[in-house]
Amino acid sequence: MLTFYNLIHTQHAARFEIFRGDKVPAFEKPERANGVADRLLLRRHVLRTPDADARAVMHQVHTPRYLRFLQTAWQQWVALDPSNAEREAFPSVWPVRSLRSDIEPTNFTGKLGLYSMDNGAPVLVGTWDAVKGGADAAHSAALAVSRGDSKAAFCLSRPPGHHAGADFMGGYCFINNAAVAAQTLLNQGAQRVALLDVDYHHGNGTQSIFYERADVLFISIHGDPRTEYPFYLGHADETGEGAGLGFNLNLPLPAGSSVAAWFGALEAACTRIAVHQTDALVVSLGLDTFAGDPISSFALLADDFTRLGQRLAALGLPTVFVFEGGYATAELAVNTVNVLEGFDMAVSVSV
Ligand code: SP5
Ligand code: ZN
Repeated sequence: MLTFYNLIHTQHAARFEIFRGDKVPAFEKPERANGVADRLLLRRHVLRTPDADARAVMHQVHTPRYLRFLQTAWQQWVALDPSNAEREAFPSVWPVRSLRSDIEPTNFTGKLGLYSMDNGAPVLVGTWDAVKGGADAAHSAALAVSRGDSKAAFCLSRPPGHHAGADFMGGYCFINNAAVAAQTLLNQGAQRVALLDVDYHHGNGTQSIFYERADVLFISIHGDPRTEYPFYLGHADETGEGAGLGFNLNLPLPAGSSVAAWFGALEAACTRIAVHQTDALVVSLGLDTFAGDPISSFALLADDFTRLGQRLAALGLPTVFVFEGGYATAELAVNTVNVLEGFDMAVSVSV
């Protein structure tokens, strides 16, 4: 699998997150992507350095004021107090219902909360460079697939992206790399793109970016938001709005669902993609559906990830895989590469 690897992902490495009131070591850490890169090299896959600038595409899926804020957030944080250089910037106040989000506060704390959905995406000194590099990797992977360099490509970067909306970060995510990949495919001439999100958590950011658009069919298989993060989006009755009506499909499953139930949902997703007459596919590839994932509750095992890759290959579409969640670091590399090799295997058999 042709892989575009964002080498500078390591510049974003949160020290901790808040869990039940305690500071606990961050689940989303550099070792995740490092391990996948090591295994891809071991298995003789080609790793390329991203070679295209995603800036223009980032502006097609995120708002100007959000990008302006994120790019300078660290400088603003340190300007508040030089000793903040030793601290990570966590939001603490949010504009929930009845509070206004149309006026951007000048106060940094006010801005940080305005552009955050939760306290799960702290801003660090290297955050902007790392996430810009991730967008470049997603853009480069989509360009390679559009050009026909390869039937499929993998964007290997972190932090992940699918919880990030047009104007907010959260859930470890800042820039929506999968949305960047889908938008690039459209810019290069695709008429209809399907974006399938298989992360354990609903891709609320991606859904919201494309909710009123018919050119991107968004489908997500995830833990039921009534009990699972991100809680406030991902229900089955969310089917799109305006021009996008009918182009959003949520397939929530109860926490603890079986492998058979999960593949049943995958079949429904694949059927929907097949009838949609899609030109290209983007996969938000979260691996936190693994039975051993520390923050999730589905039951997939290593071989199931191979099967996932094979099933996606059977759709016969130019495909961009974008790395998302997955926190069982010891098994993450095997599970990720299994998906990619399952896909490669099935493509080479069919040609
Ligand atoms: C990209 C991605 O996978 N983001 C996930 C963000 C999840 N953040 C909230 C984690 C809540 C963890 N609940 C743990 C229950 C453990 N028993
Ligand atoms: Zn996840």
